[in-house]
Amino acid sequence: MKLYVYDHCPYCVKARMIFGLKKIPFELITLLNDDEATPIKMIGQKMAPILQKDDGSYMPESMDIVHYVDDKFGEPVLSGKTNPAIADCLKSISEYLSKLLLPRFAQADFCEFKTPSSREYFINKKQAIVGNFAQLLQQTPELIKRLEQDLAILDKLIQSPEACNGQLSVDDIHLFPTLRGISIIKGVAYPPKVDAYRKAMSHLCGVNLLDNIAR
Ligand SMILES: N[C@@H](CCC(=O)N[C@@H](CS)C(=O)NCC(=O)O)C(=O)O
Repeated sequence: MKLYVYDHCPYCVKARMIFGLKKIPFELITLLNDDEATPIKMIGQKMAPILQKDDGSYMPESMDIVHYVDDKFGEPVLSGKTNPAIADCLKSISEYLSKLLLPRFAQADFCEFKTPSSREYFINKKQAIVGNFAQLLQQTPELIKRLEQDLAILDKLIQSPEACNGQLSVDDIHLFPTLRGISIIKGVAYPPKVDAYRKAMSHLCGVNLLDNIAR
């Protein structure tokens, strides 16, 4: 199977995670961010992730890919219960996180930005949505303060470094991509359980953290 992604994309991380958690081999292909033709040809719109199944057909939508891979290949691993408090915490973080992430993603050395035009495409498209990146970067101190308050709430919810609710569940598929995005933000103080979780889950699912390119 082939999985088409953008490295910065949290939905793509969800799809990558299930392959890693189940140790299923797959080919990871990063699309250029300004390549509209390839995804449109595959699924009728410019969106990642896209799974190409072994029969050649294409499947969009991260959670459809996650459930397809979990259900069809070996024993399902996402069998644990979910905790609505995890979803509430992620909802709170999502209210401001793109303001911290998008200006940093735009500067990162991701494969989808290999050409100048692909990076420019991202910058133009995202600034039109969230506002000027330089101005957003100036808001970093207050946004990190808000983020650290939410991470303190999250810390109380995490039951194990290997599964946020004690047994792997869909909550892990939603939580880790957010923490992986946050890892590109320099200067975030992680509470101990959140830190242990993001590191252990990165190892388990085979998706790197971005601490080494944090800015
Ligand atoms: N509902 C979709 C959302 C996927 C999505 O929004 N992907 C973004 C990247 S994070 C995308 O491809 N946007 C088009 C673009 O970046 O031009 C899913 O869960 O897979």
